[in-house]
Amino acid sequence: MTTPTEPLADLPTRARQILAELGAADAFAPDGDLVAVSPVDGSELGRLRAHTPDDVTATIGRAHTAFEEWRSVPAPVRGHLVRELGELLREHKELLGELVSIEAGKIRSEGLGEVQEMIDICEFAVGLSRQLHGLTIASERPGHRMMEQWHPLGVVGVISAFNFPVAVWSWNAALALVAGDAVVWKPSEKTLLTALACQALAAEACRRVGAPQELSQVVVGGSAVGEVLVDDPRVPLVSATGSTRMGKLVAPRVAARLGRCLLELGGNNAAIVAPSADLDLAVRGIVFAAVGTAGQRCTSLRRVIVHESVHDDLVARLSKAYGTLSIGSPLEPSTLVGPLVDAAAAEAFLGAVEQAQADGGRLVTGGTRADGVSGGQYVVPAIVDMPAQTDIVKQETFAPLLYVLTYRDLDEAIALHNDVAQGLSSAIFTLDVREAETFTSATGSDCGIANVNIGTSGAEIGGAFGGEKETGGGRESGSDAWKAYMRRTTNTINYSTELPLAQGVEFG
Ligand code: UN1
Repeated sequence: MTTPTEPLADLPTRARQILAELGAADAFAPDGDLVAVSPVDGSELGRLRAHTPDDVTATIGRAHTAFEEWRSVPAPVRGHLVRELGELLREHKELLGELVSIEAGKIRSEGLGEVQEMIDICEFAVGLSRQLHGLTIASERPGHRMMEQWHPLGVVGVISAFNFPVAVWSWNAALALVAGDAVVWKPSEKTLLTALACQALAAEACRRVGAPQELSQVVVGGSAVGEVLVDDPRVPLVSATGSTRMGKLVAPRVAARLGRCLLELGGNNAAIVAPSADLDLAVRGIVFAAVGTAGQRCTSLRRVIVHESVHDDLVARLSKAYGTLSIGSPLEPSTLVGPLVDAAAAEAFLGAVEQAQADGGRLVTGGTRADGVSGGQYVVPAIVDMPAQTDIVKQETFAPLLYVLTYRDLDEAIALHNDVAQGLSSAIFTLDVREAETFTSATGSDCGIANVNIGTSGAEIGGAFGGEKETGGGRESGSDAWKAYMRRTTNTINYSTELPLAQGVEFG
């Protein structure tokens, strides 16, 4: 089940080589207070110096100056910057993907996939740069025309998590830059190097097209750094991805200054497996969604709600599939399950497995530590068959832990499905069109993403991404998510010689 420990390449040296090739050779400060660690083997990749609150305030000031210049550049010309960024990402996909694997512990294919997601959003944003359309609206007054325009908003603060250390920034940055905004990014303290690599590429793209250098900046550090971004009135939009706990700290502070928040927080994503489901397909979809990225996606599948008639068959098939998973170094081509990000994540996984059993759950498979690479936190993905949706099932445990619940009729399944605080992603496996349509209807899944015969994770960038309830309500990435990064003006233009008032009001 686990792959034997292979001697690893010297990860700190490799990380340094990659950073140098990406133009971020000066990332490290030997006496820095932040430590970049690889979850692959726990090795220290290097030290960095945290920004002070004053540094962050100055950075926001510089970003604001860059914004004031950038907002007058025509949107299609702003698109050139993002096209250049996309080109640089394409050129350096292998290197950046490898750095994601080293610093976030993703298997190689998923590290590369994340960079591909960045390239995709850049392409999307370039197209968008010619389509930031407003409406023309019929005026009720003769000789008048109404229209709306979308204008740049200002400095966008981006707070991102370790698990998608580069793609989430790019969803925000690509849209913000074509929208005419500047970006100040506070990455997770667990993934600083990938952030500095992205920043180097963004700076190079700015140089190549002659855009203001300070349109894209990174600030590193802990909550003191994030707080400055959250509180500064020159940051009209704070886009924050991470835990619900973090969102509940950020949102009231931004609201207190009447700023805008775009939140993408925790998920507790479920898939319903109906009697008609194609079980081969369902098993493949479930295993990728539950185990991919070692269960550390906000879209990871955490609950399966299966009809009683197919329960035993599905659980047996899942158990068999889990038995074939190779666990180990994410840099080994054959590995499917890499490490958890740190020791706390492994403890949370083991604790949840224990609690689920204390709640009457039956451990079907996994749930222990795995050999993996010494120094890393490797676990065996777990399935727990639950008698009921107990408190532990309602919590998001950021690890490869899948709960199985049983249902008799679809209403009951949907009620169980929606009876959690989070509302990000969801799926149904069924060949019955009535069930599929009911699940995606207004009375079905209450999530921002509701899929049919696809797992919960791995969304394409073309759709709006985000969810409801404690997931925070924000939408990033595709569709019309760009509107959050701009301000709308409604213009009424009178081309007549009269001054009729709306609503038939007479005045004088
Ligand atoms: C996240 O885990 O924060 O849909 C983002 C997915 C990816 C993005 C996940 N495209 O799984």
